[in-house]
Amino acid sequence: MRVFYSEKHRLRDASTELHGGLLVKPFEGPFRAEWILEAVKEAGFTDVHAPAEHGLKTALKVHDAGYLDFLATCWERWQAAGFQGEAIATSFPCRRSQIARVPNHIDGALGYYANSAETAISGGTYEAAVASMDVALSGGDWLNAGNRFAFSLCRPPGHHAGIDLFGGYCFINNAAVAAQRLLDLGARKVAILDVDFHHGNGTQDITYRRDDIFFASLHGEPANAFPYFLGYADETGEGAGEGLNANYPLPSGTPFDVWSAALADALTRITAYGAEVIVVSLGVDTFEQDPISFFKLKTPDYIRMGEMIAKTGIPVLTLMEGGYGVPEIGLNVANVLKGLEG
Ligand code: Q9C
Ligand code: ZN
Repeated sequence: MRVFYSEKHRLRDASTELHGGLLVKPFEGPFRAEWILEAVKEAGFTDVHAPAEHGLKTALKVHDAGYLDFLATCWERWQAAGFQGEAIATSFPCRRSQIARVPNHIDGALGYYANSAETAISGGTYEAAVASMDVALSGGDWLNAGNRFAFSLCRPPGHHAGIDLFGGYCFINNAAVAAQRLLDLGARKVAILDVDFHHGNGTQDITYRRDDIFFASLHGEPANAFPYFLGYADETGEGAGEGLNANYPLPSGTPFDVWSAALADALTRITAYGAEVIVVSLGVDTFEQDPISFFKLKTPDYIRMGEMIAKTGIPVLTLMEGGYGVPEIGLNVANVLKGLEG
Protein backbone atom coordinates (compact mmCIF):
# COMPACT_ATOMS: atom_id res chain seq x y z
CA MET A 1 0.00 0.00 0.00
CA ARG A 2 1.54 3.27 -1.07
CA VAL A 3 0.59 6.32 1.01
CA PHE A 4 0.29 9.80 -0.50
CA TYR A 5 0.58 12.85 1.75
CA SER A 6 1.33 16.55 1.35
CA GLU A 7 2.65 18.87 4.07
CA LYS A 8 0.64 21.60 2.34
CA HIS A 9 -2.45 20.41 4.25
CA ARG A 10 -1.12 22.71 7.03
CA LEU A 11 -2.12 25.73 4.91
CA ARG A 12 -5.73 24.87 5.80
CA ASP A 13 -5.75 26.13 9.37
CA ALA A 14 -8.83 28.26 9.97
CA SER A 15 -9.21 29.69 13.44
CA THR A 16 -13.02 29.68 13.46
CA GLU A 17 -15.96 27.33 12.98
CA LEU A 18 -19.54 28.44 13.61
CA HIS A 19 -20.75 25.79 16.06
CA GLY A 20 -23.70 26.03 18.43
CA GLY A 21 -23.87 29.78 17.96
CA LEU A 22 -20.21 30.22 18.90
CA LEU A 23 -17.05 30.69 16.89
CA VAL A 24 -14.94 27.76 18.10
CA LYS A 25 -11.60 26.21 17.08
CA PRO A 26 -12.47 24.02 14.04
CA PHE A 27 -13.00 20.28 14.53
CA GLU A 28 -11.19 19.84 11.22
CA GLY A 29 -7.58 20.96 11.81
CA PRO A 30 -3.97 20.05 10.90
CA PHE A 31 -3.58 17.79 13.97
CA ARG A 32 -5.87 15.26 12.30
CA ALA A 33 -3.46 14.55 9.46
CA GLU A 34 -0.55 14.42 11.94
CA TRP A 35 -2.30 11.79 14.08
CA ILE A 36 -3.30 9.74 11.05
CA LEU A 37 0.14 9.85 9.37
CA GLU A 38 1.82 8.89 12.66
CA ALA A 39 -0.46 5.89 13.26
CA VAL A 40 -0.30 4.70 9.66
CA LYS A 41 3.53 4.71 9.76
CA GLU A 42 3.47 3.04 13.18
CA ALA A 43 1.36 0.26 11.63
CA GLY A 44 4.05 -0.35 9.01
CA PHE A 45 2.70 1.70 6.10
CA THR A 46 5.95 3.61 5.65
CA ASP A 47 6.01 4.01 1.84
CA VAL A 48 4.90 7.64 2.06
CA HIS A 49 5.19 9.86 -1.03
CA ALA A 50 4.47 13.50 -1.81
CA PRO A 51 1.91 13.95 -4.61
CA ALA A 52 2.62 15.14 -8.15
CA GLU A 53 1.01 18.41 -9.22
CA HIS A 54 -1.80 17.71 -11.70
CA GLY A 55 -3.25 21.14 -12.42
CA LEU A 56 -6.99 21.82 -12.59
CA LYS A 57 -7.83 19.98 -15.82
CA THR A 58 -9.58 17.04 -14.13
CA ALA A 59 -11.18 19.19 -11.43
CA LEU A 60 -12.80 21.30 -14.20
CA LYS A 61 -14.63 18.17 -15.42
CA VAL A 62 -16.49 17.77 -12.12
CA HIS A 63 -16.61 21.32 -10.75
CA ASP A 64 -17.95 24.56 -12.22
CA ALA A 65 -15.20 26.87 -13.53
CA GLY A 66 -16.68 29.94 -11.81
CA TYR A 67 -16.74 28.01 -8.53
CA LEU A 68 -13.06 27.06 -8.73
CA ASP A 69 -12.21 30.67 -9.57
CA PHE A 70 -14.25 31.78 -6.54
CA LEU A 71 -12.27 29.38 -4.29
CA ALA A 72 -8.98 30.67 -5.71
CA THR A 73 -9.81 34.34 -5.10
CA CYS A 74 -12.22 34.30 -2.13
CA TRP A 75 -9.76 35.14 0.65
CA GLU A 76 -8.16 37.98 -1.32
CA ARG A 77 -11.58 39.43 -2.20
CA TRP A 78 -12.84 39.08 1.38
CA GLN A 79 -9.84 40.98 2.73
CA ALA A 80 -10.11 43.61 -0.01
CA ALA A 81 -13.71 44.19 1.09
CA GLY A 82 -12.37 45.24 4.48
CA PHE A 83 -13.73 42.38 6.60
CA GLN A 84 -11.73 41.60 9.73
CA GLY A 85 -12.59 37.96 10.45
CA GLU A 86 -12.49 34.79 8.34
CA ALA A 87 -14.87 34.40 5.40
CA ILE A 88 -18.13 32.94 6.71
CA ALA A 89 -21.26 32.81 4.54
CA THR A 90 -24.32 34.48 6.01
CA SER A 91 -26.75 35.01 3.09
CA PHE A 92 -27.86 32.03 1.02
CA PRO A 93 -30.06 31.47 -2.01
CA CYS A 94 -32.96 29.42 -0.63
CA ARG A 95 -36.51 28.52 -1.66
CA ARG A 96 -37.80 30.92 -4.37
CA SER A 97 -34.37 32.62 -4.66
CA GLN A 98 -32.73 33.71 -7.86
CA ILE A 99 -29.78 31.44 -8.64
CA ALA A 100 -28.99 32.45 -12.22
CA ARG A 101 -26.84 35.41 -11.16
CA VAL A 102 -23.71 35.17 -9.04
CA PRO A 103 -23.45 38.25 -6.80
CA ASN A 104 -20.56 40.58 -7.48
CA HIS A 105 -19.89 41.36 -3.81
CA ILE A 106 -17.77 38.67 -2.14
CA ASP A 107 -20.21 38.42 0.80
CA GLY A 108 -22.94 37.46 -1.68
CA ALA A 109 -20.70 35.18 -3.76
CA LEU A 110 -19.70 33.36 -0.58
CA GLY A 111 -23.33 32.55 0.24
CA TYR A 112 -24.02 31.62 -3.38
CA TYR A 113 -21.30 28.95 -3.34
CA ALA A 114 -21.83 27.70 0.25
CA ASN A 115 -24.01 24.79 1.35
CA SER A 116 -23.44 25.42 5.05
CA ALA A 117 -22.00 28.15 7.28
CA GLU A 118 -19.74 26.31 9.72
CA THR A 119 -16.85 26.29 7.24
CA ALA A 120 -14.79 29.51 7.26
CA ILE A 121 -12.48 30.26 4.34
CA SER A 122 -9.10 31.53 5.50
CA GLY A 123 -5.76 32.34 3.85
CA GLY A 124 -4.13 29.20 2.40
CA THR A 125 -7.39 27.24 2.21
CA TYR A 126 -7.41 27.07 -1.59
CA GLU A 127 -3.73 26.04 -1.83
CA ALA A 128 -4.33 23.26 0.71
CA ALA A 129 -7.47 22.08 -1.11
CA VAL A 130 -5.54 21.85 -4.40
CA ALA A 131 -2.73 19.90 -2.67
CA SER A 132 -5.35 17.57 -1.16
CA MET A 133 -6.75 16.98 -4.66
CA ASP A 134 -3.22 16.21 -5.93
CA VAL A 135 -2.86 13.66 -3.11
CA ALA A 136 -6.05 11.95 -4.33
CA LEU A 137 -4.98 12.11 -7.99
CA SER A 138 -1.56 10.61 -7.24
CA GLY A 139 -3.28 7.70 -5.52
CA GLY A 140 -5.34 7.23 -8.67
CA ASP A 141 -2.17 7.20 -10.80
CA TRP A 142 -0.68 4.53 -8.52
CA LEU A 143 -3.68 2.27 -9.14
CA ASN A 144 -3.62 3.04 -12.84
CA ALA A 145 -0.01 1.80 -12.91
CA GLY A 146 -1.33 -1.65 -11.97
CA ASN A 147 -1.24 -1.56 -8.17
CA ARG A 148 -4.15 -2.84 -6.11
CA PHE A 149 -4.12 -0.36 -3.18
CA ALA A 150 -3.31 3.27 -2.44
CA PHE A 151 -4.05 5.45 0.55
CA SER A 152 -4.39 9.18 -0.12
CA LEU A 153 -4.21 11.08 3.15
CA CYS A 154 -6.30 13.97 1.87
CA ARG A 155 -6.84 17.03 4.02
CA PRO A 156 -8.98 19.12 3.75
CA PRO A 157 -11.66 16.50 3.01
CA GLY A 158 -13.87 16.66 -0.08
CA HIS A 159 -17.14 14.73 -0.04
CA HIS A 160 -19.43 17.68 0.87
CA ALA A 161 -18.06 19.75 -2.04
CA GLY A 162 -20.59 19.71 -4.91
CA ILE A 163 -20.39 20.88 -8.51
CA ASP A 164 -20.40 24.52 -7.36
CA LEU A 165 -20.69 24.26 -3.56
CA PHE A 166 -18.35 24.18 -0.58
CA GLY A 167 -19.12 23.40 3.05
CA GLY A 168 -18.87 20.71 5.70
CA TYR A 169 -15.08 21.39 5.82
CA CYS A 170 -14.81 20.53 2.07
CA PHE A 171 -13.80 22.61 -0.98
CA ILE A 172 -12.73 20.33 -3.85
CA ASN A 173 -14.30 16.87 -4.14
CA ASN A 174 -11.17 14.72 -4.02
CA ALA A 175 -13.05 11.43 -4.52
CA ALA A 176 -14.94 12.68 -7.58
CA VAL A 177 -11.83 14.21 -9.14
CA ALA A 178 -9.89 10.95 -8.59
CA ALA A 179 -12.77 8.90 -10.06
CA GLN A 180 -12.84 11.20 -13.09
CA ARG A 181 -9.10 10.72 -13.60
CA LEU A 182 -9.40 6.93 -13.39
CA LEU A 183 -12.11 7.10 -16.06
CA ASP A 184 -9.98 9.40 -18.21
CA LEU A 185 -7.09 6.92 -17.90
CA GLY A 186 -9.23 4.10 -19.25
CA ALA A 187 -11.47 2.66 -16.54
CA ARG A 188 -15.03 2.22 -17.85
CA LYS A 189 -16.85 2.09 -14.52
CA VAL A 190 -15.79 3.41 -11.11
CA ALA A 191 -17.59 3.12 -7.78
CA ILE A 192 -17.32 5.65 -4.96
CA LEU A 193 -18.06 4.04 -1.60
CA ASP A 194 -18.58 6.68 1.07
CA VAL A 195 -18.22 5.30 4.61
CA ASP A 196 -17.84 8.69 6.34
CA PHE A 197 -20.50 9.24 9.04
CA HIS A 198 -21.97 12.10 7.00
CA HIS A 199 -23.79 11.69 3.71
CA GLY A 200 -21.56 12.53 0.73
CA ASN A 201 -23.93 15.17 -0.60
CA GLY A 202 -21.25 16.78 -2.76
CA THR A 203 -20.26 13.50 -4.36
CA GLN A 204 -23.91 12.64 -4.98
CA ASP A 205 -24.42 16.06 -6.60
CA ILE A 206 -21.55 15.38 -9.02
CA THR A 207 -22.38 11.72 -9.84
CA TYR A 208 -26.21 11.68 -9.73
CA ARG A 209 -26.85 11.92 -13.50
CA ARG A 210 -23.87 9.85 -14.63
CA ASP A 211 -23.70 6.19 -15.64
CA ASP A 212 -19.90 5.82 -15.30
CA ILE A 213 -19.80 6.31 -11.52
CA PHE A 214 -21.83 4.27 -9.01
CA PHE A 215 -22.19 6.10 -5.70
CA ALA A 216 -22.98 4.39 -2.39
CA SER A 217 -23.07 6.18 0.98
CA LEU A 218 -23.64 4.86 4.52
CA HIS A 219 -24.45 7.69 6.91
CA GLY A 220 -26.44 9.16 9.76
CA GLU A 221 -30.08 9.58 8.69
CA PRO A 222 -30.55 13.06 7.22
CA ALA A 223 -33.56 13.85 9.42
CA ASN A 224 -31.13 13.92 12.35
CA ALA A 225 -27.67 14.50 10.90
CA PHE A 226 -25.68 16.92 8.75
CA PRO A 227 -25.95 17.60 5.79
CA TYR A 228 -29.72 17.24 6.48
CA PHE A 229 -31.01 17.97 2.96
CA LEU A 230 -29.78 14.96 1.00
CA GLY A 231 -29.02 11.31 1.73
CA TYR A 232 -32.45 9.61 1.84
CA ALA A 233 -32.83 6.06 0.52
CA ASP A 234 -35.24 7.15 -2.23
CA GLU A 235 -32.53 9.20 -3.97
CA THR A 236 -31.60 6.61 -6.59
CA GLY A 237 -30.08 8.66 -9.40
CA GLU A 238 -31.48 10.49 -12.42
CA GLY A 239 -31.44 10.07 -16.20
CA ALA A 240 -28.45 7.99 -17.26
CA GLY A 241 -27.59 7.65 -13.55
CA GLU A 242 -30.96 6.19 -12.52
CA GLY A 243 -30.37 3.19 -10.24
CA LEU A 244 -26.70 4.06 -9.71
CA ASN A 245 -27.03 5.98 -6.42
CA ALA A 246 -27.43 3.98 -3.22
CA ASN A 247 -28.02 5.70 0.14
CA TYR A 248 -28.02 3.82 3.45
CA PRO A 249 -29.33 6.24 6.11
CA LEU A 250 -28.87 4.74 9.59
CA PRO A 251 -30.15 5.84 13.03
CA SER A 252 -28.41 7.11 16.14
CA GLY A 253 -26.51 4.42 18.04
CA THR A 254 -25.92 2.17 15.01
CA PRO A 255 -23.34 -0.53 15.96
CA PHE A 256 -21.02 -2.35 13.55
CA ASP A 257 -23.22 -5.43 13.04
CA VAL A 258 -26.04 -3.26 11.64
CA TRP A 259 -23.63 -0.92 9.81
CA SER A 260 -21.73 -3.82 8.22
CA ALA A 261 -24.96 -5.36 6.87
CA ALA A 262 -25.47 -2.12 4.93
CA LEU A 263 -21.85 -2.25 3.76
CA ALA A 264 -22.33 -5.83 2.53
CA ASP A 265 -25.34 -4.71 0.48
CA ALA A 266 -23.43 -1.74 -0.97
CA LEU A 267 -20.52 -4.01 -1.94
CA THR A 268 -22.88 -6.48 -3.62
CA ARG A 269 -24.30 -3.64 -5.69
CA ILE A 270 -20.85 -2.27 -6.57
CA THR A 271 -19.79 -5.72 -7.75
CA ALA A 272 -23.00 -6.20 -9.77
CA TYR A 273 -22.42 -2.78 -11.38
CA GLY A 274 -19.06 -4.01 -12.63
CA ALA A 275 -16.86 -1.36 -11.04
CA GLU A 276 -13.23 -1.68 -12.11
CA VAL A 277 -12.00 0.47 -9.21
CA ILE A 278 -13.50 1.41 -5.83
CA VAL A 279 -12.71 4.87 -4.49
CA VAL A 280 -13.39 4.73 -0.74
CA SER A 281 -14.30 8.03 0.89
CA LEU A 282 -13.02 7.02 4.31
CA GLY A 283 -14.30 8.93 7.31
CA VAL A 284 -13.67 7.47 10.73
CA ASP A 285 -16.25 9.75 12.33
CA THR A 286 -18.34 6.56 12.64
CA PHE A 287 -16.19 5.88 15.75
CA GLU A 288 -18.05 5.65 19.07
CA GLN A 289 -15.99 8.54 20.51
CA ASP A 290 -16.41 10.95 17.60
CA PRO A 291 -17.48 14.33 19.03
CA ILE A 292 -19.96 15.30 16.27
CA SER A 293 -21.45 11.95 15.16
CA PHE A 294 -23.72 9.18 16.50
CA PHE A 295 -22.62 5.74 15.32
CA LYS A 296 -20.95 3.23 17.64
CA LEU A 297 -18.09 1.64 15.70
CA LYS A 298 -15.14 0.39 17.74
CA THR A 299 -11.45 0.28 16.84
CA PRO A 300 -11.29 -3.44 15.80
CA ASP A 301 -14.36 -2.95 13.56
CA TYR A 302 -12.22 -0.95 11.14
CA ILE A 303 -10.14 -4.04 10.34
CA ARG A 304 -13.32 -5.90 9.40
CA MET A 305 -14.38 -2.96 7.25
CA GLY A 306 -11.14 -3.14 5.25
CA GLU A 307 -11.41 -6.92 4.91
CA MET A 308 -14.97 -6.73 3.59
CA ILE A 309 -14.02 -4.15 0.95
CA ALA A 310 -10.93 -6.12 -0.13
CA LYS A 311 -13.00 -9.29 -0.51
CA THR A 312 -14.61 -7.83 -3.67
CA GLY A 313 -11.22 -8.35 -5.36
CA ILE A 314 -11.51 -4.88 -6.95
CA PRO A 315 -8.56 -2.40 -6.70
CA VAL A 316 -9.15 0.21 -3.99
CA LEU A 317 -8.13 3.86 -3.72
CA THR A 318 -8.82 4.85 -0.12
CA LEU A 319 -8.91 8.56 0.56
CA MET A 320 -9.42 10.49 3.76
CA GLU A 321 -12.61 12.36 4.58
CA GLY A 322 -13.68 13.02 8.23
CA GLY A 323 -13.00 11.73 11.75
CA TYR A 324 -12.48 14.09 14.67
CA GLY A 325 -11.59 14.79 18.27
CA VAL A 326 -9.57 11.83 19.50
CA PRO A 327 -6.10 10.42 18.62
CA GLU A 328 -7.70 7.00 17.99
CA ILE A 329 -8.73 8.29 14.55
CA GLY A 330 -5.15 7.36 13.51
CA LEU A 331 -5.39 3.75 14.62
CA ASN A 332 -8.88 3.43 13.14
CA VAL A 333 -7.58 4.52 9.73
CA ALA A 334 -4.54 2.22 10.01
CA ASN A 335 -6.90 -0.66 10.84
CA VAL A 336 -8.86 -0.14 7.63
CA LEU A 337 -5.61 -0.29 5.65
CA LYS A 338 -4.56 -3.46 7.54
CA GLY A 339 -7.90 -5.07 6.77
CA LEU A 340 -7.57 -4.16 3.10
CA GLU A 341 -4.13 -5.73 2.76
CA GLY A 342 -5.26 -8.78 4.77
N1 Q9C B 1 -20.03 21.99 14.31
C1 Q9C B 1 -16.81 15.76 7.23
O1 Q9C B 1 -16.87 14.83 8.04
N2 Q9C B 1 -21.44 20.04 10.87
N3 Q9C B 1 -17.52 16.89 7.42
C2 Q9C B 1 -20.65 20.50 11.94
C3 Q9C B 1 -20.26 20.57 14.34
C4 Q9C B 1 -20.64 19.84 9.71
C5 Q9C B 1 -18.39 17.06 8.54
C6 Q9C B 1 -21.29 20.22 13.27
C7 Q9C B 1 -19.95 18.53 9.73
C8 Q9C B 1 -19.10 18.35 8.50
C9 Q9C B 1 -15.91 15.70 6.07
ZN1 ZN C 1 -17.98 13.20 8.20
